Amino acid sequence: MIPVNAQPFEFRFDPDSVVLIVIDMQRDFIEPGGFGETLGNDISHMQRAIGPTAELLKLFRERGWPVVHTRENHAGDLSDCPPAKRERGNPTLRIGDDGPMGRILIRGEPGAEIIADCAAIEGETVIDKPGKGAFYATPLGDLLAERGTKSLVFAGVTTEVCVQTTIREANDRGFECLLIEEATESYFPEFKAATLDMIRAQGGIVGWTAPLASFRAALENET
Ligand code: TIU
Repeated sequence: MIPVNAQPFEFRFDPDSVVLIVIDMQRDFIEPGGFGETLGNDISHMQRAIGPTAELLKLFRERGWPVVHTRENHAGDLSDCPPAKRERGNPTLRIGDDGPMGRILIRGEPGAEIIADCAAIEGETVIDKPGKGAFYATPLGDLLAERGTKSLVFAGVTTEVCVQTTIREANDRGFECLLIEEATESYFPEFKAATLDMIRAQGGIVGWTAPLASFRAALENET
């Protein structure tokens, strides 16, 4: 077992049953003209998560540990997009509309791709998901069960929407979840801070959080 200095207490994981889940590091959430910006958000906050997420990917790849990437997106005919999701609020463009990176949040369009710094490499799994949580209407649960996965390390965006939803889904399914603090971002710094607090409150009611340096140090101590 590898011990990581985490909050609210030490996170221990078996390197044979850990998976890194990188949530939705897509152009649509990070770059100008994408879904995140159409909703009225300041996308500049997202930049902070890129370097730490890329480093976390490197740490897993160097050890040959499995990586799963997710992408929030929809079919071109919007058959997997509930009208309630598309019609919500007053965005400048809606899901499926034409934007500068292709149709907003549509599978296969440039905007729905993962940014180059965090792109999947050969052998890594990419899960397309229609919801905020990565377990809803996807093969993720079966895939993790087949591998005998017990522990999940999380990165990605946004902290309080798709990352938190997925960690909650994972926690209910019996996984031990560690969120790497610098490898996630929100459009609202106060929501990121509150989400980290919520996850680790009450003795780790939903999971653990740790700085990237603590996770790196834990791996270096093993080798
Ligand atoms: N809007 C927002 O903060 N996030 C999302 O819509 N999706 C994800 O978090 N990926």
